Amino acid sequence: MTQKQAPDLVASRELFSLLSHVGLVGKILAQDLRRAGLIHVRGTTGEVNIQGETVKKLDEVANQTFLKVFDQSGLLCALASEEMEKPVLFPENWPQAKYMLLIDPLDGSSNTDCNMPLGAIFSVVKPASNDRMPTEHDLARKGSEQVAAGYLLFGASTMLVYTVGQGVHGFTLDPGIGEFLQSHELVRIPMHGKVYSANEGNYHKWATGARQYVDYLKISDTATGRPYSGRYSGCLVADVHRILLDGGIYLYPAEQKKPEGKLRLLYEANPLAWVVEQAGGRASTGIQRIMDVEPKQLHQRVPLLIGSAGDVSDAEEFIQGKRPGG
Ligand code: AFP
Repeated sequence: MTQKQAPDLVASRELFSLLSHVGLVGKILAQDLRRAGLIHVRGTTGEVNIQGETVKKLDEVANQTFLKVFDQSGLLCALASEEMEKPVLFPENWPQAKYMLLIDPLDGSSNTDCNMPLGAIFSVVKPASNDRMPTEHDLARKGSEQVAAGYLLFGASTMLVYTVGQGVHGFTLDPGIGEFLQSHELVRIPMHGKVYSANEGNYHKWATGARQYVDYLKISDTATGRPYSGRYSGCLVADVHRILLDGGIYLYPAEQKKPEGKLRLLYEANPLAWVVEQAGGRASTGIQRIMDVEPKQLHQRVPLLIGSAGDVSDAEEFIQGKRPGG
């Protein structure tokens, strides 16, 4: 990825360097994932992480790769990860380092051992004030305060997709030259799509509105392009990437016993919300714009509806009981 290919990064050499370091993580992980079955990185570490999930060896490999690549970069004063209870602080880089990075180092962990798509998600924020070294609390910021966000997609090809607030751009890794080359410029998401992405195994745990919305999507109606097709990969990044290009909606809604849903606000919802909004889409809790949610703690969860603006608005109306019964 050259700076010429990233006109929106001309203003900030540091931000360009930070995204190039994310690209380096992408190249290293793509190499490991392509050989995963040969280099003994399948299976679990036996540990349970702060999310209460069994840690996959590849979760650990991905987390360590981000830490190693950014440790020596001098670009960060703090790094928080979905895999780590506490963030890593870099006081040695303070105050010249302007950025703090939040990551989901490997998204879709249930796919690691069966060669299904995987991703990594990143969000970049700046310290609230410049007069003191940031603390853990300074990392919990509203999505609207991000200065960069995006993801790595490890699918048939490896991609880096990001925004710094001037639209959404995509780069594809050319393994032949080991470089990310621009493949998608100023991506725009259609107002409505033809697919919905949800774990319907949870259907009976969902609140009424979410159930009614998915029922509505299955009813045949040519005028509104229904029924929509179900597409769920187990990897949020892969499902959102499809929706970013073709339209549609991904939903992991509130459940009666888990009103906060499953997905992590700071590591998953905020960065993907900004990418999708920058492409003309929307991201909501069902009640509120994701990017306006005031974070209370680092590993906070949030219900997520994300995708085409028209589809997310429809889903919100059902969830808010404004369209009873479909
Ligand atoms: P992991 O990365 O912990 O596997 O979670 C994946 C994820 O956050 C997202 O990528 C998936 O869409 C969703 O959770 C899968 O959750 P279910 O297994 O409950 O459907």
